[in-house]
Amino acid sequence: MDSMELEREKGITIQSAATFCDWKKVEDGKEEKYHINLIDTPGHIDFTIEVERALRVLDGAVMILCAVSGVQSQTVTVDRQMRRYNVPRISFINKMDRMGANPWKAVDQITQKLRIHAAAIQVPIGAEDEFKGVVDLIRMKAIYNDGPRGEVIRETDEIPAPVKKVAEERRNRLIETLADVDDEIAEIYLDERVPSQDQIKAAIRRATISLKFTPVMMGSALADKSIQPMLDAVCDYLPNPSEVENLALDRRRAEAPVKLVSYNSLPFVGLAFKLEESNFGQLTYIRVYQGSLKRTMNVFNARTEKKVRIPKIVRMHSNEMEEVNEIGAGEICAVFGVDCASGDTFTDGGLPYSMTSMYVPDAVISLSIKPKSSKDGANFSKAMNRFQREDPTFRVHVDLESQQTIISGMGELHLDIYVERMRREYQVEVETGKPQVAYRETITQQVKFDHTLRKQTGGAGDYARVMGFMEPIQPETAGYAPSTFTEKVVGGAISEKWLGACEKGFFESCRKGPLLGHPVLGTHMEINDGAIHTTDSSDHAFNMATKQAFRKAFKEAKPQVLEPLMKTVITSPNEFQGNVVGLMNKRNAVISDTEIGPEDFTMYADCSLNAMFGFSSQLRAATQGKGEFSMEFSHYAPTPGQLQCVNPLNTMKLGTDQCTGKS
Ligand SMILES: Nc1nc2c(ncn2[C@@H]2O[C@H](COP(=O)(O)OP(=O)(O)OP(=O)(O)O)[C@@H](O)[C@H]2O)c(=O)[nH]1
Ligand SMILES: [Mg+2]
Repeated sequence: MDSMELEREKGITIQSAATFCDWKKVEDGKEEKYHINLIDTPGHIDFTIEVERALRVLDGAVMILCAVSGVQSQTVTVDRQMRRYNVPRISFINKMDRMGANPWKAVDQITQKLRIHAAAIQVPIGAEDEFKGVVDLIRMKAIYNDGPRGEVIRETDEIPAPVKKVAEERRNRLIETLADVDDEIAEIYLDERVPSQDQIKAAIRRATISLKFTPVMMGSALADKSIQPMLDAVCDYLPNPSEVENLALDRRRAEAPVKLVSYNSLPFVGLAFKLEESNFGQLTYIRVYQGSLKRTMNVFNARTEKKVRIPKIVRMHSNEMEEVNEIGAGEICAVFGVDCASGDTFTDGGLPYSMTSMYVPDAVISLSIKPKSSKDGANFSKAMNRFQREDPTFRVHVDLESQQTIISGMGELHLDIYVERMRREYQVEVETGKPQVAYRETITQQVKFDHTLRKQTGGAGDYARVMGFMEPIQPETAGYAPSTFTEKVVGGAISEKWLGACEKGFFESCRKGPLLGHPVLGTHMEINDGAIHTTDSSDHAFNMATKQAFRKAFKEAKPQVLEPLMKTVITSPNEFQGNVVGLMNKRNAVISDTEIGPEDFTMYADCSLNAMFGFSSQLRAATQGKGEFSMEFSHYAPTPGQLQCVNPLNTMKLGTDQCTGKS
């Protein structure tokens, strides 16, 4: 599915890709055909938005784990995203052919680290390079793959002797775990009866769909082993679209939730979840939730309230497309020639529905960028526009002071990939500055203010007086809250119509903090008194007065610069543990846990993003290229002393450069 040249070269998935396939499930000699709409997502945290939007529209997921590493930090992130959108999952432990493969460790980790009941429904026959196949614990049959690509399935009742005991133990374990999450099995279990195959399968399905349980399978994608049973399990245990509760909001009834029903005959409702620029224009991926989408049909965009005609519908097969005339409820397709934003809802025009949008994380890193040659300006802007439209976590702005173009995103790799794509797809060579951390600003003390704006420049003047206080909102464990504003003006000292301008002034000020020009978090402002002038007061005057009061009060309230702290997970062979601890100590990381396995260790640490620049090459050097790490934003925390620009009243004079350590 990885069709981009860069993906193949680097061996990683960067963009999610959709495909459509039919799967014939044969059971007891009966053949059943299933349509599967599949999206493959990247695993790397820098491309997390691709996972986010796929999970927003999928009804079920296959969570793939490595038989050697088990639950990795990326797995934990993806787990959180699956929970956000209530996506049921089956689990597949891949790489059973690898040295050190241990599916039981992975099953335990799913239960312990992801806190979801899990039990294997298969046990392996052989392991590592002796991995031959699996035993299906429900039917107690051994399954082998024959043929050059393992496409011929051979099933037998003969379970190899060394596996028999494990299979029986694990079958009991499966039933016990199901008894914890399913009433029917619990009853059978308490009566000391043995559930039938159908009862077990039905219970797995119920418990999986109700998000209480995940069945675990195992195999090797590389060795073409035990993949077919996983596809059968997709059909058996993941919900079909009609079994998933998908909700829309009714805008005519105060956004009351309404259930969408996956019938073709109902009015159409769909969600545009991903945009992609192609050679033939903008391609918009749509999940059809209700009704069907037909070529030449007119649909309404719920956000812009504009009507658009659908000129062309395609089914995606990775980067190839197949033109179709109609797409039914529950399916995923792409359409051409529809101008919209990612996350827009489309309806047939008769329903006032919109669907909730997806979660877009904040950027943590930014860098300045410009084309090396000025003749590339046009292509440069074209690329920037396109990348921004496609990826809501990639942001571009021009810094007013330095006039530099600044791009920001989820990590070094994320921005590197766009710089590289600019070169390959747009033939633009660019120069980039040093990556900068996305700082935030906050205050630590309550401060009262009483500020009067008075300007007399001949003709009408400006007058506004605002009084109140600013105070910190105490950070919670999840970090600093967004800033808030309240007004408690009594007796009409400032009339209602100008309070709105005050509020606006406050939020505009929060966008660019007085210390370094970064957004302000965890700061509350209350305006509780003031004064007006009969002719000179205006929206503009109150807006300005609030902004001035904000700046003054902010500086007096012991402000602080905040920096992103990253949850960092490092794995490397045990012999390099000392080197890695040394690397992390140099960065003042707080090591929270270290797990030592037979060959590799995994270290969990919190570390400031600022200290992690260039870490990948140093880790490589310290571990002979064998160490791996991943990093994910955790929360904001005050930066250490030297970055704090201690005297707040002087900070305005210090340039941004001195405060951020940029040379
Ligand atoms: N030994 C072994 N290696 C495998 C197996 N499956 C995949 N690999 C290897 O693992 C590497 C990564 O495989 P991908 O399929 O790109 O993994 P992915 O999860 O899609 O990675 P991202 O999309 O970048 O997150 C490749 O070098 C594969 O050859 C397997 O069953 N056994
Ligand atoms: Mg991939």
